[in-house]
Amino acid sequence: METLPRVGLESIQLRRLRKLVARVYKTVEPYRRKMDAAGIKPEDIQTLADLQKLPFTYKDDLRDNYPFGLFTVPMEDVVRIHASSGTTGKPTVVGYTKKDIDTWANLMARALSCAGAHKGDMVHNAYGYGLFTGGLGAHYGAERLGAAVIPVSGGNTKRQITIMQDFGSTVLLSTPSYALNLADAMEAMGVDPASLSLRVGIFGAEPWSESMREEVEKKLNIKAVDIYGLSEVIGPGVAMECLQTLGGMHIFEDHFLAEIIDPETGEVLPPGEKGELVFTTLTKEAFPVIRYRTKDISRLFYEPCACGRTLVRMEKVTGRTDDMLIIRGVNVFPSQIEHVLVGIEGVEPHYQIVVEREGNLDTMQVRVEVSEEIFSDEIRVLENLARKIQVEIKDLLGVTCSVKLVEPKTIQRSEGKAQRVIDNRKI
Ligand code: DLL
Repeated sequence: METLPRVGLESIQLRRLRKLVARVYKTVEPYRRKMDAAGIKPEDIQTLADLQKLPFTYKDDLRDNYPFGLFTVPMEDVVRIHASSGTTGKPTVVGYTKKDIDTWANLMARALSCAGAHKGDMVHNAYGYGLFTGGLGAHYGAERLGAAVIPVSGGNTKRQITIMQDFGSTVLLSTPSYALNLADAMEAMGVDPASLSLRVGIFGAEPWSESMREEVEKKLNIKAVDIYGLSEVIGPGVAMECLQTLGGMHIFEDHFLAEIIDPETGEVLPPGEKGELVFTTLTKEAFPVIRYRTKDISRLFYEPCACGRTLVRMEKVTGRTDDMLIIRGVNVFPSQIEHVLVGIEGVEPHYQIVVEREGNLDTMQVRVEVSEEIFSDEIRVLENLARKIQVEIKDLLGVTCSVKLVEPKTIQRSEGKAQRVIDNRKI
Protein backbone atom coordinates (compact mmCIF):
# COMPACT_ATOMS: atom_id res chain seq x y z
CA MET A 1 0.00 0.00 0.00
CA GLU A 2 2.81 2.39 0.81
CA THR A 3 4.62 2.09 -2.51
CA LEU A 4 1.71 1.58 -4.92
CA PRO A 5 1.78 3.65 -8.10
CA ARG A 6 -0.63 6.53 -7.47
CA VAL A 7 -3.20 5.39 -10.05
CA GLY A 8 -3.59 2.11 -8.18
CA LEU A 9 -3.87 3.90 -4.85
CA GLU A 10 -6.43 6.34 -6.21
CA SER A 11 -8.65 3.60 -7.56
CA ILE A 12 -8.67 1.96 -4.11
CA GLN A 13 -9.48 5.31 -2.54
CA LEU A 14 -12.40 5.94 -4.90
CA ARG A 15 -13.89 2.51 -4.27
CA ARG A 16 -13.64 3.01 -0.52
CA LEU A 17 -14.98 6.56 -0.66
CA ARG A 18 -18.09 5.58 -2.57
CA LYS A 19 -18.82 2.77 -0.16
CA LEU A 20 -18.33 5.08 2.81
CA VAL A 21 -20.57 7.84 1.50
CA ALA A 22 -23.36 5.38 0.72
CA ARG A 23 -23.12 3.84 4.19
CA VAL A 24 -22.99 7.12 6.07
CA TYR A 25 -25.91 8.52 4.07
CA LYS A 26 -27.98 5.48 4.96
CA THR A 27 -27.07 5.20 8.63
CA VAL A 28 -26.38 8.67 10.07
CA GLU A 29 -29.22 11.11 10.07
CA PRO A 30 -27.15 14.30 10.61
CA TYR A 31 -24.94 13.45 7.61
CA ARG A 32 -27.98 12.66 5.48
CA ARG A 33 -29.58 15.96 6.43
CA LYS A 34 -26.46 17.91 5.47
CA MET A 35 -26.08 16.09 2.16
CA ASP A 36 -29.75 16.60 1.33
CA ALA A 37 -29.41 20.29 2.11
CA ALA A 38 -26.44 20.48 -0.27
CA GLY A 39 -28.40 18.54 -2.92
CA ILE A 40 -25.88 15.68 -3.02
CA LYS A 41 -26.70 11.99 -3.29
CA PRO A 42 -24.19 9.15 -2.78
CA GLU A 43 -24.45 8.34 -6.53
CA ASP A 44 -23.00 11.77 -7.32
CA ILE A 45 -19.59 10.59 -6.12
CA GLN A 46 -18.10 9.28 -9.38
CA THR A 47 -14.51 10.49 -9.11
CA LEU A 48 -12.17 11.52 -6.28
CA ALA A 49 -12.67 15.15 -7.30
CA ASP A 50 -16.37 14.75 -6.46
CA LEU A 51 -15.33 14.69 -2.82
CA GLN A 52 -15.39 18.48 -3.05
CA LYS A 53 -19.15 18.40 -3.47
CA LEU A 54 -19.65 16.97 0.01
CA PRO A 55 -20.30 19.25 2.99
CA PHE A 56 -17.61 19.72 5.65
CA THR A 57 -17.83 18.21 9.12
CA TYR A 58 -16.86 20.48 12.04
CA LYS A 59 -15.99 19.88 15.66
CA ASP A 60 -19.33 21.50 16.45
CA ASP A 61 -21.12 18.71 14.58
CA LEU A 62 -19.53 16.28 17.03
CA ARG A 63 -20.53 18.44 19.98
CA ASP A 64 -24.10 18.84 18.70
CA ASN A 65 -24.42 15.08 18.49
CA TYR A 66 -22.66 14.39 21.80
CA PRO A 67 -21.80 11.74 22.76
CA PHE A 68 -22.58 9.02 20.20
CA GLY A 69 -24.88 10.65 17.63
CA LEU A 70 -22.51 10.33 14.68
CA PHE A 71 -21.68 6.65 15.22
CA THR A 72 -22.69 4.49 12.28
CA VAL A 73 -22.96 1.13 14.04
CA PRO A 74 -25.12 -0.12 16.91
CA MET A 75 -23.49 0.50 20.30
CA GLU A 76 -23.11 -3.22 20.87
CA ASP A 77 -20.54 -3.28 18.05
CA VAL A 78 -18.43 -0.57 19.70
CA VAL A 79 -15.53 -1.96 21.71
CA ARG A 80 -13.64 1.22 22.65
CA ILE A 81 -14.38 4.87 23.40
CA HIS A 82 -11.88 7.74 23.43
CA ALA A 83 -12.41 11.47 23.88
CA SER A 84 -10.39 14.57 23.34
CA SER A 85 -10.31 16.94 26.26
CA GLY A 86 -10.49 20.24 24.41
CA THR A 87 -10.26 23.49 26.32
CA THR A 88 -13.84 24.64 26.01
CA GLY A 89 -17.21 22.95 26.10
CA LYS A 90 -17.98 19.29 25.95
CA PRO A 91 -15.31 16.82 24.90
CA THR A 92 -15.58 15.18 21.52
CA VAL A 93 -16.22 11.48 21.77
CA VAL A 94 -15.08 8.85 19.28
CA GLY A 95 -15.74 5.11 19.05
CA TYR A 96 -14.12 2.05 17.52
CA THR A 97 -15.33 -1.39 16.45
CA LYS A 98 -13.10 -4.44 16.79
CA LYS A 99 -12.07 -3.97 13.17
CA ASP A 100 -11.28 -0.28 13.76
CA ILE A 101 -8.94 -1.22 16.61
CA ASP A 102 -7.27 -3.71 14.28
CA THR A 103 -6.91 -1.09 11.51
CA TRP A 104 -5.48 1.38 14.00
CA ALA A 105 -2.96 -1.11 15.38
CA ASN A 106 -1.77 -1.79 11.82
CA LEU A 107 -1.49 1.92 11.08
CA MET A 108 0.49 2.62 14.24
CA ALA A 109 2.74 -0.35 13.49
CA ARG A 110 3.36 1.14 10.04
CA ALA A 111 4.08 4.51 11.64
CA LEU A 112 6.56 3.03 14.10
CA SER A 113 8.22 1.21 11.28
CA CYS A 114 8.63 4.49 9.35
CA ALA A 115 10.84 5.56 12.26
CA GLY A 116 12.88 2.37 12.01
CA ALA A 117 11.30 0.64 15.02
CA HIS A 118 11.09 -3.15 14.82
CA LYS A 119 10.56 -6.39 16.66
CA GLY A 120 13.15 -6.52 19.40
CA ASP A 121 12.77 -2.83 20.26
CA MET A 122 11.91 -1.73 23.77
CA VAL A 123 9.23 0.92 23.22
CA HIS A 124 8.98 3.42 26.07
CA ASN A 125 5.45 4.77 25.68
CA ALA A 126 5.13 8.02 27.63
CA TYR A 127 1.97 9.18 25.85
CA GLY A 128 -0.87 9.46 28.36
CA TYR A 129 -3.07 6.39 28.77
CA GLY A 130 -6.78 6.97 29.23
CA LEU A 131 -9.34 8.79 27.16
CA PHE A 132 -6.49 10.43 25.19
CA THR A 133 -5.73 8.35 22.10
CA GLY A 134 -1.94 8.65 22.40
CA GLY A 135 -1.21 5.97 25.01
CA LEU A 136 -3.40 3.09 23.90
CA GLY A 137 -3.08 3.92 20.20
CA ALA A 138 0.70 3.70 20.26
CA HIS A 139 0.57 0.72 22.62
CA TYR A 140 -1.40 -1.51 20.26
CA GLY A 141 0.81 -0.49 17.34
CA ALA A 142 4.00 -1.38 19.17
CA GLU A 143 2.60 -4.77 20.09
CA ARG A 144 1.41 -5.34 16.51
CA LEU A 145 4.93 -4.61 15.35
CA GLY A 146 6.20 -7.29 17.71
CA ALA A 147 8.18 -4.86 19.86
CA ALA A 148 8.08 -4.89 23.66
CA VAL A 149 6.06 -1.97 24.98
CA ILE A 150 6.58 -0.33 28.35
CA PRO A 151 3.28 1.41 29.19
CA VAL A 152 4.75 4.09 31.47
CA SER A 153 2.28 6.83 30.43
CA GLY A 154 3.09 10.46 31.35
CA GLY A 155 4.43 11.72 34.66
CA ASN A 156 6.69 10.45 37.42
CA THR A 157 9.64 11.65 35.40
CA LYS A 158 12.46 10.37 37.60
CA ARG A 159 11.04 6.89 37.57
CA GLN A 160 10.81 7.06 33.77
CA ILE A 161 14.54 7.66 33.58
CA THR A 162 15.33 4.80 35.93
CA ILE A 163 13.14 2.56 33.75
CA MET A 164 15.00 3.73 30.63
CA GLN A 165 18.28 2.80 32.29
CA ASP A 166 17.17 -0.53 33.74
CA PHE A 167 14.94 -1.83 30.92
CA GLY A 168 17.06 -0.49 28.08
CA SER A 169 14.37 1.57 26.30
CA THR A 170 15.31 2.03 22.64
CA VAL A 171 12.35 3.99 21.26
CA LEU A 172 10.75 6.90 23.11
CA LEU A 173 7.16 7.96 22.44
CA SER A 174 6.03 11.24 23.99
CA THR A 175 5.03 14.80 23.28
CA PRO A 176 8.07 16.88 22.26
CA SER A 177 7.62 19.12 25.30
CA TYR A 178 7.69 16.12 27.62
CA ALA A 179 10.83 14.88 25.87
CA LEU A 180 12.52 18.15 26.87
CA ASN A 181 11.22 17.68 30.36
CA LEU A 182 12.83 14.22 30.44
CA ALA A 183 16.11 15.69 29.14
CA ASP A 184 16.15 18.27 31.95
CA ALA A 185 15.43 15.63 34.54
CA MET A 186 18.30 13.49 33.21
CA GLU A 187 20.63 16.40 33.57
CA ALA A 188 19.46 17.02 37.13
CA MET A 189 19.96 13.34 37.98
CA GLY A 190 23.40 13.30 36.39
CA VAL A 191 22.34 10.76 33.76
CA ASP A 192 24.23 11.03 30.48
CA PRO A 193 21.77 10.35 27.61
CA ALA A 194 24.62 8.72 25.67
CA SER A 195 24.76 6.02 28.34
CA LEU A 196 21.16 5.00 27.53
CA SER A 197 20.03 2.70 24.72
CA LEU A 198 17.59 5.26 23.27
CA ARG A 199 17.91 5.52 19.50
CA VAL A 200 14.87 7.35 18.24
CA GLY A 201 12.02 9.48 19.59
CA ILE A 202 8.57 9.58 18.00
CA PHE A 203 7.07 12.91 18.96
CA GLY A 204 3.69 14.42 18.22
CA ALA A 205 0.32 15.51 19.59
CA GLU A 206 1.41 19.19 19.62
CA PRO A 207 3.22 21.50 17.20
CA TRP A 208 7.01 21.61 17.35
CA SER A 209 9.46 23.48 15.16
CA GLU A 210 12.53 22.27 13.24
CA SER A 211 14.69 24.10 15.76
CA MET A 212 12.98 22.18 18.56
CA ARG A 213 13.87 18.99 16.69
CA GLU A 214 17.55 19.91 16.75
CA GLU A 215 17.34 20.75 20.42
CA VAL A 216 15.70 17.46 21.40
CA GLU A 217 18.06 15.44 19.21
CA LYS A 218 21.04 17.11 20.81
CA LYS A 219 19.79 16.89 24.37
CA LEU A 220 18.71 13.25 24.20
CA ASN A 221 21.29 12.02 21.71
CA ILE A 222 18.62 10.48 19.45
CA LYS A 223 16.88 11.00 16.11
CA ALA A 224 13.56 12.81 16.50
CA VAL A 225 10.71 11.92 14.16
CA ASP A 226 7.31 13.59 13.84
CA ILE A 227 3.99 11.74 14.12
CA TYR A 228 0.58 13.28 13.47
CA GLY A 229 -2.95 12.30 14.23
CA LEU A 230 -6.18 13.39 15.84
CA SER A 231 -8.91 11.58 17.75
CA GLU A 232 -11.66 12.46 15.30
CA VAL A 233 -9.76 10.77 12.46
CA ILE A 234 -8.43 7.78 14.47
CA GLY A 235 -5.73 9.04 16.89
CA PRO A 236 -1.97 8.84 16.34
CA GLY A 237 -1.01 7.10 13.10
CA VAL A 238 -2.66 9.31 10.48
CA ALA A 239 0.69 10.51 9.14
CA MET A 240 4.31 9.83 9.94
CA GLU A 241 7.73 11.04 8.91
CA CYS A 242 10.18 8.52 7.54
CA LEU A 243 13.63 8.26 9.03
CA GLN A 244 15.20 8.36 5.56
CA THR A 245 14.33 11.97 4.78
CA LEU A 246 12.66 13.53 7.84
CA GLY A 247 11.01 15.68 5.21
CA GLY A 248 7.30 15.80 5.92
CA MET A 249 4.89 13.16 7.15
CA HIS A 250 3.53 10.45 4.86
CA ILE A 251 -0.24 10.31 5.14
CA PHE A 252 -1.57 6.76 5.18
CA GLU A 253 -3.74 7.46 2.18
CA ASP A 254 -5.17 4.00 1.80
CA HIS A 255 -7.18 4.93 4.94
CA PHE A 256 -7.36 8.73 4.90
CA LEU A 257 -8.06 11.20 2.11
CA ALA A 258 -6.42 14.56 2.70
CA GLU A 259 -7.25 17.96 1.26
CA ILE A 260 -5.89 21.43 1.90
CA ILE A 261 -8.45 24.19 1.82
CA ASP A 262 -8.57 27.92 2.25
CA PRO A 263 -9.97 28.22 5.79
CA GLU A 264 -11.89 31.37 4.89
CA THR A 265 -13.59 30.27 1.66
CA GLY A 266 -13.50 26.47 1.98
CA GLU A 267 -12.04 26.25 -1.53
CA VAL A 268 -9.63 23.35 -2.20
CA LEU A 269 -6.10 24.60 -2.80
CA PRO A 270 -3.58 23.13 -5.27
CA PRO A 271 -0.68 20.93 -4.03
CA GLY A 272 2.04 22.91 -2.30
CA GLU A 273 -0.20 25.68 -0.99
CA LYS A 274 -0.62 26.33 2.68
CA GLY A 275 -4.03 25.98 4.25
CA GLU A 276 -6.24 23.98 6.57
CA LEU A 277 -6.02 20.19 6.52
CA VAL A 278 -9.26 18.32 5.94
CA PHE A 279 -9.59 14.55 6.32
CA THR A 280 -12.03 11.91 5.17
CA THR A 281 -11.67 8.47 6.71
CA LEU A 282 -12.01 5.69 4.13
CA THR A 283 -12.17 2.54 6.23
CA LYS A 284 -13.40 3.39 9.69
CA GLU A 285 -16.56 1.59 10.81
CA ALA A 286 -17.88 3.02 14.09
CA PHE A 287 -17.03 6.66 13.60
CA PRO A 288 -16.08 7.68 10.07
CA VAL A 289 -15.76 11.36 9.22
CA ILE A 290 -16.35 13.09 5.91
CA ARG A 291 -14.29 16.19 5.16
CA TYR A 292 -13.43 16.85 8.79
CA ARG A 293 -12.01 20.35 9.36
CA THR A 294 -8.91 19.84 11.52
CA LYS A 295 -8.00 23.55 11.92
CA ASP A 296 -4.38 22.41 11.52
CA ILE A 297 -2.31 24.38 9.04
CA SER A 298 -0.05 22.48 6.67
CA ARG A 299 0.80 21.88 3.03
CA LEU A 300 0.67 18.72 0.89
CA PHE A 301 3.40 17.68 -1.52
CA TYR A 302 3.40 14.78 -3.93
CA GLU A 303 7.09 14.69 -4.97
CA PRO A 304 8.53 11.15 -4.70
CA CYS A 305 10.32 10.41 -1.43
CA ALA A 306 13.74 8.77 -1.18
CA CYS A 307 12.25 6.11 1.12
CA GLY A 308 10.20 4.73 -1.81
CA ARG A 309 6.78 5.50 -0.36
CA THR A 310 4.39 7.01 -2.89
CA LEU A 311 2.13 8.39 -0.17
CA VAL A 312 1.60 12.14 -0.17
CA ARG A 313 3.50 14.05 2.50
CA MET A 314 2.20 16.80 4.78
CA GLU A 315 4.48 19.51 6.03
CA LYS A 316 5.06 19.80 9.77
CA VAL A 317 1.99 21.47 11.25
CA THR A 318 2.95 25.10 11.70
CA GLY A 319 -0.05 26.13 13.74
CA ARG A 320 -3.81 25.98 13.99
CA THR A 321 -6.35 28.32 12.56
CA ASP A 322 -7.50 28.78 16.16
CA ASP A 323 -4.15 29.24 17.93
CA MET A 324 -3.14 31.97 15.58
CA LEU A 325 -2.93 35.09 17.67
CA ILE A 326 -3.77 38.37 16.09
CA ILE A 327 -1.67 40.96 17.86
CA ARG A 328 -2.35 44.50 16.73
CA GLY A 329 -3.43 43.14 13.38
CA VAL A 330 -0.43 40.87 12.84
CA ASN A 331 -0.84 37.11 12.65
CA VAL A 332 1.42 35.36 15.14
CA PHE A 333 1.90 31.65 15.64
CA PRO A 334 3.55 30.28 18.79
CA SER A 335 5.78 28.16 16.52
CA GLN A 336 7.37 31.32 15.09
CA ILE A 337 8.29 32.53 18.55
CA GLU A 338 9.63 29.10 19.43
CA HIS A 339 11.82 29.24 16.33
CA VAL A 340 13.39 32.49 17.52
CA LEU A 341 13.91 31.29 21.08
CA VAL A 342 15.52 27.99 20.22
CA GLY A 343 18.06 29.81 18.05
CA ILE A 344 19.35 31.96 20.93
CA GLU A 345 22.15 30.77 23.16
CA GLY A 346 21.43 30.58 26.89
CA VAL A 347 17.67 30.42 26.38
CA GLU A 348 15.76 27.24 27.18
CA PRO A 349 12.90 26.13 24.92
CA HIS A 350 10.45 26.46 27.83
CA TYR A 351 8.26 29.45 27.16
CA GLN A 352 4.82 30.93 27.43
CA ILE A 353 3.14 33.73 25.54
CA VAL A 354 0.87 35.97 27.58
CA VAL A 355 -1.52 38.25 25.73
CA GLU A 356 -3.40 41.10 27.41
CA ARG A 357 -5.55 43.94 26.25
CA GLU A 358 -4.74 47.30 27.76
CA GLY A 359 -7.34 49.83 26.68
CA ASN A 360 -7.70 49.09 22.98
CA LEU A 361 -4.19 47.83 22.59
CA ASP A 362 -3.04 44.22 22.59
CA THR A 363 0.18 43.50 24.38
CA MET A 364 2.22 40.36 24.14
CA GLN A 365 4.72 39.21 26.69
CA VAL A 366 7.05 36.32 26.03
CA ARG A 367 8.15 34.57 29.21
CA VAL A 368 11.13 32.41 28.71
CA GLU A 369 13.44 30.44 30.94
CA VAL A 370 17.15 31.09 30.78
CA SER A 371 19.95 28.77 31.80
CA GLU A 372 21.24 28.73 35.38
CA GLU A 373 24.53 30.44 34.39
CA ILE A 374 22.81 33.32 32.63
CA PHE A 375 20.27 33.81 35.38
CA SER A 376 22.97 34.25 38.02
CA ASP A 377 24.85 36.62 35.74
CA GLU A 378 24.85 40.42 35.97
CA ILE A 379 21.65 42.28 35.35
CA ARG A 380 23.19 43.84 32.24
CA VAL A 381 23.68 40.43 30.65
CA LEU A 382 20.04 39.62 31.28
CA GLU A 383 18.89 42.93 29.88
CA ASN A 384 20.94 42.46 26.74
CA LEU A 385 19.54 38.99 26.25
CA ALA A 386 15.96 40.18 26.69
CA ARG A 387 16.58 42.95 24.18
CA LYS A 388 18.09 40.52 21.69
CA ILE A 389 15.00 38.28 21.88
CA GLN A 390 12.74 41.29 21.51
CA VAL A 391 14.62 42.49 18.42
CA GLU A 392 14.64 39.07 16.76
CA ILE A 393 10.91 38.63 17.32
CA LYS A 394 10.29 42.09 15.95
CA ASP A 395 12.45 41.33 12.90
CA LEU A 396 10.61 38.10 12.17
CA LEU A 397 7.05 39.09 12.98
CA GLY A 398 6.97 42.86 12.91
CA VAL A 399 5.44 42.91 16.38
CA THR A 400 6.94 44.49 19.46
CA CYS A 401 6.62 42.36 22.55
CA SER A 402 8.01 42.53 26.05
CA VAL A 403 10.32 39.76 27.17
CA LYS A 404 10.50 38.44 30.68
CA LEU A 405 13.40 36.16 31.48
CA VAL A 406 12.52 33.78 34.24
CA GLU A 407 14.48 31.38 36.43
CA PRO A 408 15.06 27.85 35.25
CA LYS A 409 12.17 25.46 36.04
CA THR A 410 9.60 28.18 36.75
CA ILE A 411 7.41 27.66 33.70
CA GLN A 412 5.03 24.83 34.31
CA ARG A 413 6.20 21.56 32.75
CA SER A 414 3.79 19.45 30.79
CA GLU A 415 3.35 15.73 31.07
CA GLY A 416 1.28 15.78 27.93
CA LYS A 417 0.56 18.72 25.67
CA ALA A 418 2.23 21.99 26.65
CA GLN A 419 0.16 25.14 27.17
CA ARG A 420 2.04 27.80 25.24
CA VAL A 421 -0.45 30.63 25.12
CA ILE A 422 -2.29 32.43 27.90
CA ASP A 423 -4.72 34.81 26.28
CA ASN A 424 -6.23 37.10 28.90
CA ARG A 425 -8.02 39.30 26.40
CA LYS A 426 -11.76 39.38 26.85
CA ILE A 427 -12.81 39.56 23.24
O1 DLL B 1 -2.99 14.34 19.79
C1 DLL B 1 -3.28 12.20 18.72
C2 DLL B 1 -1.81 11.96 18.81
C3 DLL B 1 -1.29 11.28 19.87
C4 DLL B 1 -0.96 12.35 17.78
C5 DLL B 1 0.06 11.01 19.94
C6 DLL B 1 0.38 12.08 17.82
C7 DLL B 1 0.89 11.42 18.90
P1 DLL B 1 -5.94 14.88 19.83
O2 DLL B 1 -5.78 14.93 21.30
O3 DLL B 1 -7.30 14.70 19.27
O4 DLL B 1 -5.11 13.70 19.22
O5 DLL B 1 -5.29 16.21 19.25
C8 DLL B 1 -5.19 16.41 17.87
O6 DLL B 1 -3.17 17.70 18.11
O7 DLL B 1 -5.44 18.42 15.48
C9 DLL B 1 -3.12 18.89 16.10
O8 DLL B 1 -3.56 20.20 16.37
C10 DLL B 1 -2.29 18.39 17.25
N1 DLL B 1 -1.24 17.48 16.76
C11 DLL B 1 -1.22 16.15 16.75
N2 DLL B 1 -0.05 15.69 16.24
C12 DLL B 1 0.69 16.79 15.89
C13 DLL B 1 1.97 17.00 15.31
C14 DLL B 1 -3.74 13.51 19.31
N3 DLL B 1 2.78 16.01 14.99
C15 DLL B 1 -4.49 17.70 17.57
N4 DLL B 1 2.34 18.28 15.08
C16 DLL B 1 -4.29 17.92 16.10
C17 DLL B 1 1.55 19.32 15.40
C18 DLL B 1 -0.09 17.93 16.21
N5 DLL B 1 0.35 19.18 15.97
